[in-house]
Amino acid sequence: MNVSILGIPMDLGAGRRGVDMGASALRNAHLSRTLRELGHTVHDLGDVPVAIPETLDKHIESGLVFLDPILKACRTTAERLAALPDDVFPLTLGGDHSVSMGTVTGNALRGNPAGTRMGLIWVDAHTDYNTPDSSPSGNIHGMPVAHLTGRGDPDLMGLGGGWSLRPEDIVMIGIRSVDRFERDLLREAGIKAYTMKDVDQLGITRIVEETQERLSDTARLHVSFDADALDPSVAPGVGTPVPGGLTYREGHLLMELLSDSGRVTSMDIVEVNPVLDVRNQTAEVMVSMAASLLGQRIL
Ligand code: B3U
Ligand code: MN
Ligand code: MN
Repeated sequence: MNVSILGIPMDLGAGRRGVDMGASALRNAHLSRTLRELGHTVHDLGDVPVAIPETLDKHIESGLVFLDPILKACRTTAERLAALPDDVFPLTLGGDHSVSMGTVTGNALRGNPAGTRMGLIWVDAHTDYNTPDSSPSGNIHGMPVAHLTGRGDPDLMGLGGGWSLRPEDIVMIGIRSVDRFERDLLREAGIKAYTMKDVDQLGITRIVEETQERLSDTARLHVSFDADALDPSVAPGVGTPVPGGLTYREGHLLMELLSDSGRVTSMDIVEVNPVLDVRNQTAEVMVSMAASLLGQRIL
């Protein structure tokens, strides 16, 4: 496969600094080499330009922190991805999770300016379904899924032109932290979310079977993997760690089974924060997750 790597060194959407260095940490953990060893052709397209907070006034616009520079970086990200050839597998590196408004949109618009019907598998401790009104923090990394489904700020919602994601085409896995008003919005939208209780009870195998069934009508599948979905003992380098996450093997099994499906066409790795990490452990684990999704097997 042709894999194109694109970094988005963004920390404007998060409450803590340092996640802008995530893309660099993932490259440092031998991402390209690992994927080449699996037989892929890998092109690193470099980074999308993103403003750094020191050059900006921190202002909150109708409940959104750093709206304008985030919007700009997401727009550039979406344009870069939409312009790639159809047979490329884009692997995008955050940055905080606000970047996924750009990545998901760009991947849906690739080869089709009107937008392709896309399934989204959101692997995360959080549901990231806040709107500017429901958000307790104003941090945009807690809001990308709401905006992708056409809720929230008009500019962020409008990234895809007329395209938006259908709530029934979203499956979330690993969930264990949802805000009060965010819960109501999720229920209202009818988004399928597998909490850690579901992971314990059903297991990853059954969850992947149900996910495939649910998303069988979509033309493409995008996996957005927030490092905080994993247990903090496995992935300590994240800004908002929540206990009780996916084990190392649950993470890998999830990636291996999605890989077996042969349906995944793009992936994000987000929220790796090297400032909070232990010897780049989180970046290394996330590189191994990408390798599992892209075909690495034990035997
Ligand atoms: N739900 C909280 C916290 C949060 C969301 N995503 C992350 N943290 N990484 C919020 O601010 O919306
Ligand atoms: Mn997230
Ligand atoms: Mn998260």
